[in-house]
Amino acid sequence: MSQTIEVQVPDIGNFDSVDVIEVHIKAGDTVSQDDSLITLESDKASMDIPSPVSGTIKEVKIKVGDKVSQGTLIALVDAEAAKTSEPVAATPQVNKVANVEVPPPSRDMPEVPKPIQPQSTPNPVAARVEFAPGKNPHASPSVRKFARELGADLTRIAGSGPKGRITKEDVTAWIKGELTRPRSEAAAGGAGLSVLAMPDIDFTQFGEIERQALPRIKKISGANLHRNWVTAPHVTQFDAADITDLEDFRKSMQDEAGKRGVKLTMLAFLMKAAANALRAYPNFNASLSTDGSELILKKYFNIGFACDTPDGLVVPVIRDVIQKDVLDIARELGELSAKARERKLKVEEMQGGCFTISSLGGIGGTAFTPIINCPEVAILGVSRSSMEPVWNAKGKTFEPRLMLPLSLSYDHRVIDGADGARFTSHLRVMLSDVRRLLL
Ligand code: CAO
Repeated sequence: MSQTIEVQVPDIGNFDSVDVIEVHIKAGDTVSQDDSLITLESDKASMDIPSPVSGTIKEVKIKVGDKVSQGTLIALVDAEAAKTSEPVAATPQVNKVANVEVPPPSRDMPEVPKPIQPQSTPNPVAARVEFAPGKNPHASPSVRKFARELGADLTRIAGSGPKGRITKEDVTAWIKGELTRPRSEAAAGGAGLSVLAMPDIDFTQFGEIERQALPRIKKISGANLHRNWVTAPHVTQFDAADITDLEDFRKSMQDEAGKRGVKLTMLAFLMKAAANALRAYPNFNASLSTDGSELILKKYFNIGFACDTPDGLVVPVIRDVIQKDVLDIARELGELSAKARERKLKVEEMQGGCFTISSLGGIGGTAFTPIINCPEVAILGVSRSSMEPVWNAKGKTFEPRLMLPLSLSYDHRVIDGADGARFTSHLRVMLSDVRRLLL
C-alpha cells in the first residue's frame, strides 16, 4: 500500500537560499529511488537532489527560480511500500561550477564525484570527438549523466543557460548536429583531425568579465564555418574592378528605381555579374559529391548573400539570377534582407544556393578572406570602393577611378589557381563595362 510522504531538501552543507535551476519531475511522474528530482546551483556548486524513495509524484511544491534551503518541501510522493510518513531527504550529488574551485570535501560540503571517464564502449558519436582532460564544463549532475548516457562530450558543447551552463536541450541539440554531419568522413574532412584542446582559463584572475550565451544563429553558423574552414582548402584571389562607369549608371538610375519602390544597390549588379561568371566557368557552379569522387555541376544559378543581423550571419538565396534583371534582383535583395533582420526568413529562402557574395563594402575594409559556404566551392568577398589614381597607358596620365576590391575564396580541390584568376578577371571586365551585364 502506498503512503504519501513529504520529500524535503536534504542537508546541503553551508548553503542557504540556493537557486533551483532545473525541476525534473511533474505530478503523475513515476520515480525510482535516486532519480534526480531537482537541480540546485549555488555560486560554488550545482547539485542534483535525488528521490529518497520510489513512487509516484503527487504534487511538486517548487519551481525553477525558487530559492531553497535544507528542509524546503520539494514534492509529495506516493511512495511504494513506504515504511514511514515522516519527511525524508536524500544525499545530493554535487558538481563544481566551471572555473570555480570547490573546497575539499568536508562535513559541510557533500563529496565531489570523480571526473567522468570516457566510455570504453565504442559509440558512433563519442568515437568522433576528442576527450579534453582538464576542462570542466558547467553542467548539473543530471545533465552530465544524460550526456554520459548519450556519449556526448560536454567540453565540446556551448551552454545556453545562465553563466554558460549546459542544459539538457544543449546536449540534445549537439547530438542532433553530430548525427546530421555528413556520413562520409573523407568528404567532411574531419577524420583523424586532432585538435589540441583549448586551455580553460579563468579570466577573472586578470579582471572583470561577463559571460554571454551565443545566440542560436551564431552557434549554428559557427559550427558550419568551422567545418567549412577545415574541410575545404581555401585560396583567396584578390582583384579590383573599375566601377566608375557602373557607379555613375547606378546613381543615374536610382530615381527611376525609387519610383518602382526599389533601392538599386551595387550588390544587385554584383549578383548579375557573378551569375554571368558562373555560366562562363561551370566548375564554380558546382559541388563535390560527399565521397569526393564526382563534381556535381548545376544548371541553375541561385546566389546567396551574407546578411548581417542582430542575431548573427544568415545567407538568403536569390533564385535564377541569370534570368532576372538587375531591378528584380535589387527588389528581392531588399525584401530578403528586411526579412532576415526581422527573423522572418523561411528555411527554403536560405537553401539551394550555388555561390555566395559577402559584401562588407557598406562598412569598410580593403580586402578580406571569406570562408566558403560549403558545399558551394567559391565565395566572393567585396570591400569598400575607393577613388584611386589609375594609370591610363593611352594618355600616359593617372586618372581618378572608382575601384572595387574583390576577394574570391575558392576550394582548391575543385578549382585551380589559374581558373581562380580567370574568374575574378571575368568579374572585373563585367563590372568595368556595364553594357556587358546585359549580355
Ligand atoms: N563600396 C562603397 N560603398 C558601398 C559599397 C561598396 N562596395 N557597397 C555598399 N556601399 C554603400 C552604399 O552605397 C550605401 O550607401 P548609401 O546609404 O549612402 O546609399 C551603403 O553602403 C549601404 O549599402 P546598401 O544599402 O547598398 O547595402 P549593401 O548592398 O552594401 O549591403 C547587405 C546589403 C545585406 C549585404 C548588408 O547589409 C550586410 O549585411 N552586409 C554584411 C555582410 C557580412 O556580414 N559579410 C561577412 C560575412 S563573413 O564572410
